[in-house]
Amino acid sequence: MSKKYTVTSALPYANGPLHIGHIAGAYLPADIYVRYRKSKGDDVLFVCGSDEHGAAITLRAKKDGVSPQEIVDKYHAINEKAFTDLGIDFDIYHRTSSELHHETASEYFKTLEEKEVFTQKTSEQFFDEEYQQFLADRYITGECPKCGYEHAYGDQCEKCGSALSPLELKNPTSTLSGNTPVMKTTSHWYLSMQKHEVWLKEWIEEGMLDGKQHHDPKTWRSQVLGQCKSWIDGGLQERAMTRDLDWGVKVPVEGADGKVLYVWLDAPIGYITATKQWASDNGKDWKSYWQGDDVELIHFIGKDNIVFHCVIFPIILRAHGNYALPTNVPANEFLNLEGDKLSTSRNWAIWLHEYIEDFENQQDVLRYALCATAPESKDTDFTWKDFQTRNNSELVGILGNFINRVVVLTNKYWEGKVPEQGELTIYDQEVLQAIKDSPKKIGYCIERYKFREALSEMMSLARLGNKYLADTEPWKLKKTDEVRTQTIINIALQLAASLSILSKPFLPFTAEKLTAMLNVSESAWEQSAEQLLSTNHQIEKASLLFSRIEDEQIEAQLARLG
Ligand code: B3M
Ligand code: ZN
Repeated sequence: MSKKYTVTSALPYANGPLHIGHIAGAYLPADIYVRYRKSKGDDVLFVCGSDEHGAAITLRAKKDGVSPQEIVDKYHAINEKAFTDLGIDFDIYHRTSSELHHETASEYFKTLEEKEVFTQKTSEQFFDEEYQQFLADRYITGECPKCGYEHAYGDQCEKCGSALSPLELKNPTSTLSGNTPVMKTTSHWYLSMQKHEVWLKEWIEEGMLDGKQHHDPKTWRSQVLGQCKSWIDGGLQERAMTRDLDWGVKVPVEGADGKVLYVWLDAPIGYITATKQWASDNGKDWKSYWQGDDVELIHFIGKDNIVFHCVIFPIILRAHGNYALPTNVPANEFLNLEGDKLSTSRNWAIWLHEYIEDFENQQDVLRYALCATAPESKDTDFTWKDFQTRNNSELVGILGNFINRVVVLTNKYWEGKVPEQGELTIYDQEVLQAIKDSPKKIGYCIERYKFREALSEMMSLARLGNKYLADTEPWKLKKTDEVRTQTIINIALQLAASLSILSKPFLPFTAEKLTAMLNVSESAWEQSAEQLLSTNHQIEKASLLFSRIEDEQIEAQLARLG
């Protein structure tokens, strides 16, 4: 059987719109990876969807005075559209509130329960007497024991970043009633993670599983390995896999009324549900994307999701049996904005749907800027000024300029017909060699999840094309040396044709325009190494791929922040 690539992007909570931090973290890199794999002809499936359970949703619903279902319906639609508009091309964008998902997660839980993966235990937890409800961690606020911040949440202090448990908070308050909660006994299903420590450690640190090499840990990002190691070395503990909440996947066991699956148990199973739905819509076998030795499972996420995808979900997959474990989890660090952390509450963000409105048909500019500054190994900063410079000097100045020149000249001198190639100089040969080498070089970077480097390799080829024309000046040469001029334009056109393939993972809208302009049919990745255009092939008239972004546009965006 041939290898299958199952690629997932973190399921965004359907409790608000998406901003550029989300995109840079988990969606754009995945989309680039998938587009590249598809262009190579690999069997790859790209799944995502809305995470519609958990306190993130119920809290938002309460704030807005509507039902959780209304919240998730609203944001599921908004986010799905925003992804489509930006060209994030999932094979399916599913939802965890769907019936199929409830069934899938429920079955999954039952299997784990039958295999005695959980232990049921009672403990005392905070309870709001007025609301007659146990309080999820997020529903409790109080004073942070580490830094004294007065509005820390039961699971985390947003001021100092410490992970907390609600019992550690001083002066705990229920966010429902504002009262001091009382302690009450409740029972839950716990996953004893410590039981899985031995294989997990070997798998993370050496990439070994059941005595076989599962993956090469050197291909994992160091910050991902670092976080996992510090979790494992800190000692794994048991973690409750159920919650007292009325919104979520019901615990499918008798006597578990009022209990639902922990959102971090149900959400990753959402990847499986999405696969099932896609498979049934497309006449495929979902299992072949999740089970078997030839599955490459790759999770694209932000760094705050690392332990869930590298520790908890793998434990759950393996405990269930028959499932492939991830071969890589290329988590990104955070993207800041104008030197400050992105923040929804302070409106310190660039919202995707607003960008799409303000910068019509300029989706690729955002894709370009976000990929070029992607936080692959450390937090990075997005600034509007940098965005403008990248557009004006790189996309307009290099890529756009090169394409425009060569297409205009071909139309001007030879009525849009590709001229003949004559004798080659060393310079010509160097350019042809660069065309030959590029798909391998760029592919090498993408396969190692180095998307910034891959983008920069692609731009190097465009830069070379631009320089080649500037150096050889075919528009001047035309008067004195027709044969030489034809050769130069032929080569420049070959380079442009290669770029129509190589730019596609990064700049899909531009690649499509370029493909149409050169009147070529879509080709596979490796073909970009070849000279794709035959003599006399007819191309179309030039149209602009990019346009300048003016200072006023940038100032207007800056004024809107905060
Ligand atoms: N819903 C995203 C977040 O933490 C979370 C990801 C789930 S992936 C299974 O913001
Ligand atoms: Zn704190």
